[in-house]
Amino acid sequence: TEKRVKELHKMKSNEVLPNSSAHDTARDTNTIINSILSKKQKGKAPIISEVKPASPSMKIRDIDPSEAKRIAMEMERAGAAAISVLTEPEFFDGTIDNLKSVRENVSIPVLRKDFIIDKVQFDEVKSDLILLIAGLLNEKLEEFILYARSKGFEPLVEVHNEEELLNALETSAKIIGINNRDLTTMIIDISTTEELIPLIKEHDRKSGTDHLIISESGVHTADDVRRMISAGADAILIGTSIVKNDDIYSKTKELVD
Ligand code: IGP
Repeated sequence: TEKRVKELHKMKSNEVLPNSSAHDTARDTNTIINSILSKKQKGKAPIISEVKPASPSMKIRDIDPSEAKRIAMEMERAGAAAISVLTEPEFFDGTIDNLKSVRENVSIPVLRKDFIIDKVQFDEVKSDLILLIAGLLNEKLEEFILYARSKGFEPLVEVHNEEELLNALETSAKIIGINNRDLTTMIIDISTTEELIPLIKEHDRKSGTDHLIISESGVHTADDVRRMISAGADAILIGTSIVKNDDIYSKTKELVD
């Protein structure tokens, strides 16, 4: 794990922009990557558990800031590696206040999930990681990655297909999320992760880089989690199947263990 963290830090992006110590050093990039990779060492599955009130097709759970705090603390206690919080209001019923409430009450890294398309959004609320969607930003991706880092956010660059992945691999992104859901058709297929990871591994082998890989969406069971890990995912991002449960702690724990 230590070697992996060092390798991730040798990457070119770091030479351009070292992680600023002026920011929250307790949750700097090194700590974030470590928090995720160290779960595996302990024989646990690295799960990023998502505070997700709704998806475009359905309501999942009423989540106000106090409920967000409550469920995020249960996720952390059950061993989640990080927490993702939806702040997108229109399709996911997310709020900035949910994110604030979660980040004040957990010590693991917090990811902001939103459609970031404007730099002013970086000033809305602090998080440790921020989602940047390759298919939304296209040729502006690297500019947004560097800007995010300059503001103290480590970007998680999300891709869904080969074209978006190749774009992401051209950038200084260190963390790549493979979304198993096609955002245009809403269809989920977790074999997307299995198809795209070999392309990342091949790229890393050729260029001496090492990306942290996160599989996102449509993972429901411990079997699904194992399948994504054997495909090479370093962490799995899970929303619906955790949040829809009455007992958040037990469901998270079942997937982590
Ligand atoms: C979680 P699921 O299927 O476990 O609820 O998925 C997460 O991957 C999903 O919410 C998501 C998302 C996004 C939401 C992935 N990428 C981009 C909003 C924007």
